[in-house]
Amino acid sequence: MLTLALSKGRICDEAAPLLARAGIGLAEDPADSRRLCIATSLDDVRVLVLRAQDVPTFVEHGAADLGIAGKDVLLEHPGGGLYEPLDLGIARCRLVLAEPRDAKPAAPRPRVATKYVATARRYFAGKGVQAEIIRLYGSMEIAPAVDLADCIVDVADTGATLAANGLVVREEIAAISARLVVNKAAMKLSHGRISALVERIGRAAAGDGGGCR
Ligand code: PRT
Ligand code: MG
Repeated sequence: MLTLALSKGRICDEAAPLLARAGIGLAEDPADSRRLCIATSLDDVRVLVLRAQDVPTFVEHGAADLGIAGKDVLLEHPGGGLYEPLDLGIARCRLVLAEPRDAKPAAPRPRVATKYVATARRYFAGKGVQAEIIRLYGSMEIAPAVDLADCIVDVADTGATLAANGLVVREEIAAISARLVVNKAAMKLSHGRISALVERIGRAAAGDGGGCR
């Protein structure tokens, strides 16, 4: 049995049709089901439905053989325990540094609200700026307005959420899309089965027109 980890919401919404084109149909819609382990149209493939941030952890520890996770989540995940054979081109967005439209010149030690703590730290260190990173779990966009932070590091798609909260993009840190990740040991042990699956998913992703929405 091969186990594929993915998350509800955007990733599943966009991955499920792609997997179906690859011949891996989900037996149930994770959005409507309380079941966290879902059968597929392939007898030897099942799907785990996880929080997005947990997908790399399950795959790294071998609790899942494969997974689908946003590059933003993978950038935060420490260590190199995963193969990343495919950019699926879905769930695209941008990881950005954003600040209030009327921001004053950058503070010497900017306060940065983000759930992407490691990535934000690397980004500011790379610029030689000593930032104070404030970890949040959501609603980052409100932090500057209530003077919790000077700026935020977050993902944006249309930018509507930033705009609605008076923020503008100062810099794009990374282009983000969902990636297929594979456990390194599983890749060795079940090489034939996993590479066949990776190839099928890759073909379906390529036929997806690069994941345009
Ligand atoms: O929401 P939850 O806390 O349960 O978990 P999650 O946010 O990790 O999951 P989910 O489903 O929201 O996102 C899963 C993955 O989708 C992320 O890891 C990204 O790789 C990818 N993705 C693509 C996005 C977006 N687009 C996106 N727009 N993730 C989040 N957003 C947020 C954005 O930060 C903003 O708050 O959606 C909101 C709307 O964005 P705008 O710019 O279109 O207004
Ligand atoms: Mg979300």
